[in-house]
Amino acid sequence: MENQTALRARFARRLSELYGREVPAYTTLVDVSHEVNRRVLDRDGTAAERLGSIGRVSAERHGAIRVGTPRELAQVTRIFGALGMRPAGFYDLRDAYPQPIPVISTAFRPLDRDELAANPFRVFTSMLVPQDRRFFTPDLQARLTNFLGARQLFPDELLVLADRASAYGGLDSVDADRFLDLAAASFALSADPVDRAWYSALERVSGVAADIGGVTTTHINHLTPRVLDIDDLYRRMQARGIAMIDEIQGPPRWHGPDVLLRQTSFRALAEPRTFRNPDGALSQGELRVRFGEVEARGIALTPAGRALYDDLVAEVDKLLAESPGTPRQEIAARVWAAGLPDTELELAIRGLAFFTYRPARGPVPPLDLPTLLREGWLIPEPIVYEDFLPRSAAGIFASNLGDRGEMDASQGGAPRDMAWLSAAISCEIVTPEDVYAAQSAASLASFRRTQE
Ligand code: OOG
Ligand code: NI
Repeated sequence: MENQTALRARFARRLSELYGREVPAYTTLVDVSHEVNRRVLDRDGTAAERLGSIGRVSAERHGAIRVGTPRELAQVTRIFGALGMRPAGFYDLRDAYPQPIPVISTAFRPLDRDELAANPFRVFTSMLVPQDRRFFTPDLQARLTNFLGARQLFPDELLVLADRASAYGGLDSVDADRFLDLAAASFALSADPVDRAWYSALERVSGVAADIGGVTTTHINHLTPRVLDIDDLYRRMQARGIAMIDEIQGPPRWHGPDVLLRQTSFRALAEPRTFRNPDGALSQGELRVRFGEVEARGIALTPAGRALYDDLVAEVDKLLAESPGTPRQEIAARVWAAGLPDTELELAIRGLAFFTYRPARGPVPPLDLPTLLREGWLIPEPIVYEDFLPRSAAGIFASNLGDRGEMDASQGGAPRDMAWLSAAISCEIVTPEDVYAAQSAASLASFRRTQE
């Protein structure tokens, strides 16, 4: 019997091998990430592993996929559920800056700390919203609904095996192999011809709409390794002649603790695809939709910390608008130095970031948490941010789209929220901050019990 944790680790490796064969630049990115991680480990020793063991970080990947309907997303929920991955967080990218994208998203990932430590594989999963009139006319919506309703992304056998894995907590080795073969094949780039006229009609609205609704299959859009020094990685990729996007998304480089998530990517590469032309003839062409991304993870912020983060980002935007030409990184480092505590301890005392706590010495007196921290009774250990940032996600999407597409902002926008999406896929989507808060509270409870 292979349990769900083992299946997840194998699935992540399978996808990584698949994507490396399909997109060789991804392999370069993984190689450079490993080089950078080794250097940081040599330079910083155990401090390099403060936010995750080198074993975890080296194996760590997130993927991104895009689907068309709640029915498809519900099937994805079953497949990832078999791997112990649950939907966490809700991201609405339809009013995103710098460019609206006609999708809503969630991320499938393990929730427990032990499961994350064993293998943290996660997949950012987006779903098209054809009902949104700002992007799609009634006619285009109807054509999309027909097209999406007629396709089957995942074979029934895969879904049956997925449900079996969830019901029994794993699969025997024959079923496990079959499940992984079928699952990986569902995310491979298909050789099926692309209907050129239909793809182009959707591309006029958005390249993402075409990538989702213009083809009969789905595929990995990107697979992202984790790196311990993303600034170093960015320079090394550029030195190898790989064109990176202009900026690292998320928090700036600064002297304080890493928080949340920093990401960067390289431009999508042209891949050969077969097209069916309006006259029925097949021809060769290419599409640019799949790219490489890399990320560095930091400490999860509490809602108060997140509000402060959002204020700092707004402040950086404002100062940048006032002095165009100054590099964003320069302004951001200054704003952060002034606005955010620069030690883990101070972040913990002010309740801005999530930590677990352990007693430093002997029995702990019954004092409030900030006092216990200030007086050194408790030692905070950071909880890593395991989720995504909507603005960075929008930046990553946008950096890989050609033109903006047509949009009519005066139209109604089909309201969607986390509750709507949970109902649509018949599965509870958790709020990431609730998960971190519960982990933090559990560490305090366990230690308080031992004091009594
Ligand atoms: C997803 C883009 C967002 C991230 O890491 O923020 C994302 C996509 O391109 O499908 O992957
Ligand atoms: Ni990504």
